[in-house]
Amino acid sequence: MSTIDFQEQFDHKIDNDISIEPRDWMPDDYRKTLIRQISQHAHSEIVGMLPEGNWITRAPSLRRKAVLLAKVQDEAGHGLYLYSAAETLGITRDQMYEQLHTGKAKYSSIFNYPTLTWADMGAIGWLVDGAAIMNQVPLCRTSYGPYARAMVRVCKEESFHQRQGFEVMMQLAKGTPVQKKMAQDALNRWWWPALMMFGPTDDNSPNTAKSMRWRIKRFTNDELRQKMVDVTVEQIRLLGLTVPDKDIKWNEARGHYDFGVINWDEFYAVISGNGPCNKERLETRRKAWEEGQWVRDAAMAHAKKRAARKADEQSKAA
Ligand code: FAQ
Repeated sequence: MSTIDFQEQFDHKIDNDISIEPRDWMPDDYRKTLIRQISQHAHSEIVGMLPEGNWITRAPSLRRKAVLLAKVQDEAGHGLYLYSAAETLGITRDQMYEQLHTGKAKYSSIFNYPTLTWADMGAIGWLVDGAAIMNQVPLCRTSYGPYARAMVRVCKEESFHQRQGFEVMMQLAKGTPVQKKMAQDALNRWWWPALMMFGPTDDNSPNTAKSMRWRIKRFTNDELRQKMVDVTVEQIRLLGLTVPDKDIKWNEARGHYDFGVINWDEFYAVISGNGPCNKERLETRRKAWEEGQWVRDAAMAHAKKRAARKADEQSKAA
């Protein structure tokens, strides 16, 4: 088949919502875009363990500790499914780690903010996992099969995370005045960074048009951000807290909330390595990689020993 036939077949699949699978022909740029997005997504899950991991030893009860521990472990699992999905596109896990550790690869801006109080565990579950679900539910129908399938399980787990975060916020918001203040303070600090998670505005998003054409993305960054605002403002009111945006206002004509201007200078500073915790996050990941060398060596030595034993048994049996 000529490249034109392959391209036609690929376009036919995209236009008819037939998933693209690892052995299928695909345009180079489609492959590149997917490797970029899926590996960034995987890195986000792994780096995303750090801000919450910070609170496991300080959770206020055994129940909260067990829940937080399970949530952080889930995020590790998400990272692993996603690295596996990216590997089907021809990049190795070592290459992806290398890109993360050298600062070449991005990961979500949100994980470069510090977790200062216990209420931040509520705000992260509610807002960060909430934004992740808003973005990832449509990704269950993304055009690349292994990514779409990984997202199904990820979304089920994220929705538990979101509910546990909301429950933490609810308890604090209905608690003592000090607890309520803590909840409001966490909301104030996480609100804007959570809205930034959806990426730049559509007119500044170099990847949106092609990702929409290839049905990698089903909604634009601004569409998802608006959905997030519409859903969350109601939840903030239910909690009895205040939306940290003086410009928030229901717009009857649009059928959506209008909201204030996002600080895009802050966003671009964070994604180019200059957020409050970028250096700390990367150093922690690099250190974990270096300190895990003996585990990888031992696993490789064990695998080699098993393979040698198996080969020996097979040659004796023959
Ligand atoms: N942070 O042209 P676009 C989670 C970059 S998972 C950093 O609009 P695109 C679970 C973008 O990469 C959170 N960089 O790009 C959890 C591009 O740079 P490049 C992660 C960002 O790909 C919860 C440039 O800006 N979720 O939270 C960000 O079409 C709790 C131009 O942007 C995903 O990764 C950002 N926020 O749209 C874990 C979902 N936004 O590569 C632990 C999958 C944009 O050209 C605890 N990803 N950039 O140098 C996506 O849906 C998309 O990749 C977007 C960006 C929407 C993030």
